[in-house]
Amino acid sequence: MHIIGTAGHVDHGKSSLVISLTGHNPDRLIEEQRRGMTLDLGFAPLRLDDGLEAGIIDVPGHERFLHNMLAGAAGMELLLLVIDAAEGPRAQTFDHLRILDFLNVRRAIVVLTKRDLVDAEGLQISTTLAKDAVADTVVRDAPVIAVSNVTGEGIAELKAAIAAALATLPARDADAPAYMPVDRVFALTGHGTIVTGTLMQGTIRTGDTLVLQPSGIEVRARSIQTFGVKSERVSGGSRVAVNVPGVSVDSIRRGEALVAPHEFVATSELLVDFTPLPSALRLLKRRTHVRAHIGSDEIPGVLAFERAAPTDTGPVHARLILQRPTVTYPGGRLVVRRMSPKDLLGGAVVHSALARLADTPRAGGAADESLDARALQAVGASGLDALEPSKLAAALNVVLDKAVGVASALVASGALVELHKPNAYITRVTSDAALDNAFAALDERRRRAPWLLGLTSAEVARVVSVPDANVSRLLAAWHDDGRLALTGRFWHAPGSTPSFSAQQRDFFARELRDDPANPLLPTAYEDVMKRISGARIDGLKDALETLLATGALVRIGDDLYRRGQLTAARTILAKALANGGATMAQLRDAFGTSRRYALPLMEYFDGIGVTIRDGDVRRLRTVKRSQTVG
Ligand SMILES: Nc1nc2c(ncn2[C@@H]2O[C@H](COP(=O)(O)OP(=O)(O)O)[C@@H](O)[C@H]2O)c(=O)[nH]1
Ligand SMILES: [Mg+2]
Repeated sequence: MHIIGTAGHVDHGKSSLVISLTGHNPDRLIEEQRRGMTLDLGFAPLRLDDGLEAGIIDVPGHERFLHNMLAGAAGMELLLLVIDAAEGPRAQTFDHLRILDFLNVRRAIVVLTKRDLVDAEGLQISTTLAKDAVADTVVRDAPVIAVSNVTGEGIAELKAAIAAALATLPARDADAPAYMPVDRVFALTGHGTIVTGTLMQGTIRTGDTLVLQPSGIEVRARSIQTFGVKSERVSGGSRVAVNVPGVSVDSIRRGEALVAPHEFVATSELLVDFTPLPSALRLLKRRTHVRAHIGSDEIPGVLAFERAAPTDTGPVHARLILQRPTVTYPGGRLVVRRMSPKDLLGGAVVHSALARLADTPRAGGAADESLDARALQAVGASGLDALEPSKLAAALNVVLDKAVGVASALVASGALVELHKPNAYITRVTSDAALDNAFAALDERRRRAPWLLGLTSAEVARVVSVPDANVSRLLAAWHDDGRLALTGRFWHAPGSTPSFSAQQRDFFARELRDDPANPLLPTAYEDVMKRISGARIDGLKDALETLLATGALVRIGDDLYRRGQLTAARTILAKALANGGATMAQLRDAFGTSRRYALPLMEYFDGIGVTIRDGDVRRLRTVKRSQTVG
């Protein structure tokens, strides 16, 4: 389905034209019918002979209701520019044309109304004036058709032109997430709250969970209608009324958007490509207070340029800092007016709805690049601050599943690296650059302190400049890839081993010598530390840490055991417990030490799962298990 919109000066016959085309009076408010003037948006279905269907949005022409006009204009794809044949183009004809230049209008038809009020010569003049009016706009090639809403002359010809134009409109992107700016909210007795809008993109099905943004209210689409006809599924370009039970009318306002649940991030800052109107150049400053018309919302904010205000009418990068958050999507269009007076300043295309991505200069015309290239660009721009799938979906303006599919393929091809808990992506290039930094720091560490195993995660976090909280996910990814190894709490290149100085080796050989008379006797940790302090040998403390990390030494309670001692103790245990349990006293005798050493030692073996306590006796865990099985 596509959306047709009217535009043009007040009283030029827009609403009458909608009646001629559809039989529906778009002026739905009693106030409108009494005053004979459109104040707010009107909507009517257009059903053409060949089964083609479209929605018509009728807008108010009067300047005072421009904000209402803008709330509806964003959804229009085919424009009917209505000009009174007797009067020719007037102020709002031009205003509307300038605005529509910035919106999604792709095709237009100039309709000269009140054909019955002019003669051939008058028609000739207004045709020329109409063509001049559209000359420098996106709709410069629009056909001009004269009609009369009184006699019906030209209406059939206009319908044929509309059908032809609709046929040429590009199909809506099926992968886009649902986005519907809310333009009306009302309660229907017996049904509850109804919100209506133009579904700009995506699909809504009955029963779908959706979110009103930026308020964040989760709703369920209980039933859906387009122009009074119930529907199970509506897609982009439809006029939609959605019944959202359980939400009060007062909690929703025009300006909210009804969107897919995962793909939109409410934001107060947008990066845009802004195109100024010629008349705006003298009004724009580096920072200008503006009202931004985004979807059906009007939000005050500041339009800020990178260096200075533009001096010509070409598109420029700008930041839109809003007083309230909004949701939009890359490629979304908006109109900017001056705060006061409300002069039109220009229009903008949203480059990024994620302010964080905005910190990086963009890589050219995002829209024509492939989804893969855009995904790489978005993830790359996010750097080491890994991009979550929902934010990737927002950056690409595709449904979450699609974004995950694109990212997974890029992970498989090696272009992206996936981090876990929570899942998020960084590019291989970013990952490699960070890993290079980590390796450089490791090399430096090896040069200065070869007796150290590597870097702790906090040290890696500092070296690669990621927050401590995120570094573990990055390290886990490198570990999974086999690019980094972990020993104790030290990260290092796989296969790299520490090396001690001769003095360090001598020190430990001396201090941790076996006692042949009492081979399982440990060394008191405190004693070793004291001697380390007294020894004045470089890096001794770090070297001890390395011995502990590699398991060459094990600290048990207040004592240090050598690996060989623990292997020997295990052999003794296996023998002592081979035929069932043994008491502490029996084990102490088997070890040939005192209770003071045997107790912590057995707690250690319990702790690493070798033995298990069973009342007064210890048993081997494996023996017990095999007994249960046998
Ligand atoms: N004679 C004549 N009057 C028209 C025609 N179209 C609209 N009008 C009249 O022009 C006035 C304004 O029309 P309306 O549709 O409300 O204009 P809008 O403000 O652009 O929506 C009304 O009095 C209409 O009856 C037409 O084709 N011929
Ligand atoms: Mg009207």
